[in-house]
Amino acid sequence: MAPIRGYVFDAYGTLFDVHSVIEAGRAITGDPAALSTLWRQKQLEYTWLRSLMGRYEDFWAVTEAALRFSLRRLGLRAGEAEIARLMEAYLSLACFPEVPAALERLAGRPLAILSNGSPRMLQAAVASSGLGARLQHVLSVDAVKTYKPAPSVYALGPRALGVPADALLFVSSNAWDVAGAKAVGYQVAWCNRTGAPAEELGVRADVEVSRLTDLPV
Ligand code: LAC
Repeated sequence: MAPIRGYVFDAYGTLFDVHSVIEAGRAITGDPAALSTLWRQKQLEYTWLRSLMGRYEDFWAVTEAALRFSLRRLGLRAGEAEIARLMEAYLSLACFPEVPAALERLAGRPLAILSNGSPRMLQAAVASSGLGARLQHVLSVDAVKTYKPAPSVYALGPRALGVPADALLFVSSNAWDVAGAKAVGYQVAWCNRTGAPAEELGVRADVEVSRLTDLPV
């Protein structure tokens, strides 16, 4: 691999553990994991569909729409207060336990988040997980009003850090996000915590790790 001059991290599922979103679902269903899985799948699907349609709405709106669909699809009853509580789980996420040590290990080079999250959602998660002091940039797709894996989103990283994509390591736990970043020339690490198969999208990560403390330096 070429020398790495900066790191660009995906947010949800990579730095931030969305487990608390599953916990919040316990109040309305005996199978919160099923709700959480469908909610996440629809959330991503809506980002891709809205990007193709040219009808951007921010990630907060997309996430709420995906939740409302998922509740109906699963036949679950939830009032407005319960929906608000589920949404608020996104504003108080914890990071995965190894994240502070992993970022500490990389300190000295610029570290950034590049995420679908809206600026408000990302600021809240950075604050609640205590990562603010370790990150130099928090970049949201909201700046270009479309979603990953649009090339214009990934271009935000090199622009903000002043480093070309091939000298940056993009880090994501989402295999499709790995493919999107690789397709536009980043060096890419896939944090594969669950032993998932790689996507068949014609590009592969340069390196695969199971924890962020194993990233190449
Ligand atoms: C993000 C989603 C893809 O943070 O996890 O951009």
